[in-house]
Amino acid sequence: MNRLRYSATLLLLAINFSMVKSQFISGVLEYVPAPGQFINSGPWGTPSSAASIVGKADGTLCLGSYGGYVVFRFGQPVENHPDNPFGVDFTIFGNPLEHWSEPGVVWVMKDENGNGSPDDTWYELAGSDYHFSSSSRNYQVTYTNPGDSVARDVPWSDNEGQSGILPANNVHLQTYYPHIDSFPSIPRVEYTLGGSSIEAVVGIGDVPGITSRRRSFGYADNQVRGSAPYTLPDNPYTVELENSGGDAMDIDWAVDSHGNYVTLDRIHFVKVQNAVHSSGGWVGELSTEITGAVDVAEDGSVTGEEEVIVIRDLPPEIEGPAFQLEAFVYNRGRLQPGAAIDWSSQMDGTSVDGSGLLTVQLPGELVLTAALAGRPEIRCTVTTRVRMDGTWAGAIEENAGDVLPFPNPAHSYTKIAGVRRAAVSFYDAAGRCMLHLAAYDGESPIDLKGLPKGWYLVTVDRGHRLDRVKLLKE
Ligand SMILES: [Ca+2]
Ligand SMILES: [Ca+2]
Ligand SMILES: [Ca+2]
Ligand SMILES: [Ca+2]
Repeated sequence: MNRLRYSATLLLLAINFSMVKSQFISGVLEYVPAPGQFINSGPWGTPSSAASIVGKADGTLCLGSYGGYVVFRFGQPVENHPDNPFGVDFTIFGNPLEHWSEPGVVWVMKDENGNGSPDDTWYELAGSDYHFSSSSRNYQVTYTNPGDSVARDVPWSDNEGQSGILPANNVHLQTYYPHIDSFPSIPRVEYTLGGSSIEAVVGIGDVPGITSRRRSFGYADNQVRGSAPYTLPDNPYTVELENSGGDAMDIDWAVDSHGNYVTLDRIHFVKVQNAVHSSGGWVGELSTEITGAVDVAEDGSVTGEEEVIVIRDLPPEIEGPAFQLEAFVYNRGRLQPGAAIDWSSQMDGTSVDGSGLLTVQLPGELVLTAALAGRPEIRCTVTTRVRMDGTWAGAIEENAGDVLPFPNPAHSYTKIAGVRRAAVSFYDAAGRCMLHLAAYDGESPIDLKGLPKGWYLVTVDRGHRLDRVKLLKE
């Protein structure tokens, strides 16, 4: 009898051991949403929504607007195992559509002091957009409680001097600011959320309705789900959806606060934070959703492409004749700073120099392809429309809003207050780019001593908006 019971126990142990390979989230440790249209109502925005992502892949959890986050864990640590397919260690599932991504940035933590609590160091998983100049590692937004039990616009301000509202709509009628009954730890008057931000690429594309373009790799709520078994992940370095789909994550993408890669053999905790502060027009704010996460199973027999090129998305229209491109090569998701890129275009007279500065001679539709030198099958293509009418010297001063060079007219220098990490270019009356600053901060003087006297068109590209203003050098 004892012997029989012993065998049964062994059998159960064997079953449990195989179950470890398909472990889902075992617990949610913290859920701090930003305000949003799905917050304070089921099934997406309550404490029970957080519990819904435990133990399965089809839960319903919304992080609200920018900065909202969730911290969860698995029953066993997630191993950074060399035999994991494509190096991928776990997969996060969301509810994206083919043309609708709401990217969340992912952080991992190892329980270094072994106390079972997430009180150690968070490391960001540096995804495909990490090195774009439009990305920030310290972007903070403060949300103010509009103080009502029904939907009201939620005012916000950020640490870059901007402010606005998260608008209430007439579909979701409850208050969008986290309610005290469900979220007692969130301050009643206002609270600040932050971390890393990336640029959302929202637009009216060639498909009906509004779109939010999918990021290349490394973000939650970004790629649609595939098919079971969920322990066999998508290859994050191909555009195609493979295996389980969802958003495959590699612990080897982890970087410290200085952006240096770190090597972790395993992790115990995961944090997902809405990385975009963006509106999708009538569909409301972009908000990362999570439906579950699963540990990847080791399988050394699975292989696939591991190199990828990413290009920062171009605006729908650029002003010729020069534009600063940003392109990066990754191998297994780690940046390859020395990798050479071959650029090509269907448009005559187009060239890209070693720093990524695009020069065009003609207006019109531009198709630009970056290929990895020596491996032309590894490529990325972007499109835009080039405008080069040369008429700006007449009266263009569009979108000039709060972007004002001062002094203007200028003699030896000017400043453009209130902007950060902006790409600033000075074009002369012939349309030539005479001065280019890749990452300008508004407080520093721009030396104009090298420029001839005359009128200049100054373009100020802050990623999410492009301003043009005339400046006279005397
Ligand atoms: Ca790995
Ligand atoms: Ca700990
Ligand atoms: Ca893929
Ligand atoms: Ca979503």
